[in-house]
Amino acid sequence: MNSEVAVIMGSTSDWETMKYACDSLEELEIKYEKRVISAHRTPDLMFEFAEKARERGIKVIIAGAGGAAHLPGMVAAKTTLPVIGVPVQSKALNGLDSLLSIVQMPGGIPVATTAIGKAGATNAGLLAAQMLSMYDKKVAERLEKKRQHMTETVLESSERLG
Ligand code: RP5
Repeated sequence: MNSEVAVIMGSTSDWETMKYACDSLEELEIKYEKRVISAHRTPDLMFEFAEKARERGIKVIIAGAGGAAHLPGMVAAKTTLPVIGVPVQSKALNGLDSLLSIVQMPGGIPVATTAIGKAGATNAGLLAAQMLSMYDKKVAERLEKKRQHMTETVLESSERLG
């Protein structure tokens, strides 16, 4: 079976963050591919990837980038697949630059933007899974189980507090 989700990132230095998106997808048994594609260092590759993603069977794109983070928006400009943008925590501005670059898309070309850093990457994987779960019952069941497990873990930890 082909990958349903593509996880792309602007640099190998983003992997430290984007691995959490991949962890979410793996936990939910979703086939994905991961690639480094840079908006400013490999612009032609970025356009080729975005243009061909749908015909290759990709259903959701997760794009992580830091700093002047134009990757999610530029990919979204070249495909009508849903794009989830993950702001990577930058050194200079702690990821506020990444967040604003990704979240403030002008009307017409949406990018679903998550929180900065690890939580955002984790949620990007989960959100992609939730999108797929609209048409995939097995994924929907796995998501339900994961939620149940989270609830039970919190209730148990609360009981341990006494
Ligand atoms: C962006 O520049 C990447 O997404 C990365 O977050 C940031 C820094 O890249 P490197 O200098 O670490 O390659 O394109």
